[in-house]
Amino acid sequence: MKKTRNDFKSLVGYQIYPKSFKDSNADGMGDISGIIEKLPYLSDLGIDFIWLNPLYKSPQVDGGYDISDFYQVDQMFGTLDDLKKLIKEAHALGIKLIMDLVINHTSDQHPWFLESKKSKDNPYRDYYHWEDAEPDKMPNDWKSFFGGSTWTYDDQTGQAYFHVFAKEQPDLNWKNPKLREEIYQMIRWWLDLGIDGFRLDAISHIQKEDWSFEIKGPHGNDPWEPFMNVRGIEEYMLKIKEIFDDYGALTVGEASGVTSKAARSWTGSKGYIDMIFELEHNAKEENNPNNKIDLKVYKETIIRWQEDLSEEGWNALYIENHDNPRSIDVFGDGSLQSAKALAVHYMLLRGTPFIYQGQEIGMTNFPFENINQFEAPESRNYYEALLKEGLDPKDSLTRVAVVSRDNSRTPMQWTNQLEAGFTSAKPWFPLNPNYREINVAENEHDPKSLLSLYKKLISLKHERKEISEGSIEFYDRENPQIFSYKRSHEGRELLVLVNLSATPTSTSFNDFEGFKELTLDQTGLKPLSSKMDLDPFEYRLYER
Ligand code: TEU
Repeated sequence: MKKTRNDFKSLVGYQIYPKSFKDSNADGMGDISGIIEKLPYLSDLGIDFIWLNPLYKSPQVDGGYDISDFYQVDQMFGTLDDLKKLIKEAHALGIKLIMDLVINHTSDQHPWFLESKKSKDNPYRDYYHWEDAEPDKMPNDWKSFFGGSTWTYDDQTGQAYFHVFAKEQPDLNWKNPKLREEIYQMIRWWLDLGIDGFRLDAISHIQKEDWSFEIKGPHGNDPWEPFMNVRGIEEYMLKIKEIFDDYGALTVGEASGVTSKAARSWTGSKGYIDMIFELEHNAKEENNPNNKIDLKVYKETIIRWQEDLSEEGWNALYIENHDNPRSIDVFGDGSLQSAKALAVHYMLLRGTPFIYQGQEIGMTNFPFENINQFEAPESRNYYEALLKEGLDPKDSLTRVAVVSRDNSRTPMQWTNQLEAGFTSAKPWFPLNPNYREINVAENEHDPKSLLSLYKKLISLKHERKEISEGSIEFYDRENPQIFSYKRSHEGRELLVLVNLSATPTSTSFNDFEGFKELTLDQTGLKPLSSKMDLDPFEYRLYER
């Protein structure tokens, strides 16, 4: 079966962080059977496919992105049979399922690495990157994404191994054909099992520069340049693509460092994957300790990606995921109105929107009070670094709290009952105390809720070719508060107008005749005219 490249253009994805979605067996931890229980909810929401964060066997140093067995489901989530059941039941509801594919690195507890560590001549030594080093002299000065060096010294063999993430996540050596073959087989094994595709984790890092590559400091090149979309990666990606094509797999790449121009060849008609998550839009206001988005940079980034992929290539659209704090606090002002404006402005762009669990009900950041509450390794590292810089513990905590990805990993808020209906035991991570007001049950009964708005936006995406296939044209490009764009397809037009800020603003139109308003959930019409005044976080939709 060869895939047709148009398949995914009208789809909407939903991302599940399994630990925190729904606990079915009262151990405080979300699991696969919990996801099965909630399939009717997802079907009612109207999404087309689920992306599951890693469920593989893992010591959980990095939320499951440290895999110790690619072929097993971690027992905390259930069994492989549970997963097969999930695939079957999702398919029965017309929902596809894609899984995280983590092939840049493994856990340091993976049997390959345990072997690799044993000696320099172990047959698995070359599955990873090992280089001569001394305890205080590493092969180069490259920096890990999670803080510190990319190298960890090993006493036993007098060499260091390479890792772009935590030291418990050694990078695989893609130059080794045997390793590559093992990975290709594993990909086929999962597709044979019946999953519909993959979200390719950190895929742009699998190829590295020569170890002699020099990082030129904060104003020279990017500190991560030596492992971002480095030449030579094409060969590996083309081979992976061949497998995907054999199965008609649905694929989305997390590929930081792939520029908007390069993304055309990654995702276009001859590309390796269907669509790509850009990571550039997450830039924050400089020197703003509250971690607020820089709207100007954000808008420029989104417009550039939309335009660069307007003819060739495809965007995966998102405002939240398991790696970032909650959008309502980063982009919004914490109000429901801001969450709604955010939903409207991104769901109707050109691309495939992803909704992260809890985003559809407006879940917020967690009120951290203590550094021991953090799970994410880089949050703890960052805290230590701030203390070292001389910041006091209280301020350090505040700084870590606003940026930590743990904010989005708190349990899903289903009801206002005990533990928000997530579990009947003690949850693995405390619930955000605001579950009494913010939860699915409250949202479900209210036609003006955020959830109801998401349902409408998803239906629009399915029904309107302007949104799924249409071209896009941006207006008032210079005003960072305004998100104003037109989607057009075969003579039909849809105009989206959003004030993405907490202050009133206005914008003007030359060509406004003939548009009529399409209301989402607002009260009162506001005809399109040459000058439009918009309240904080106001949104409007017009068709012609
Ligand atoms: O994140 C990877 C990731 O964010 C980097 O690829 C990115 O390039 C870098 O942070 C610079 O912006 C993925 C997962 O989403 C994350 O949860 C994992 O911790 C990580 O990979 C390691 O597997």
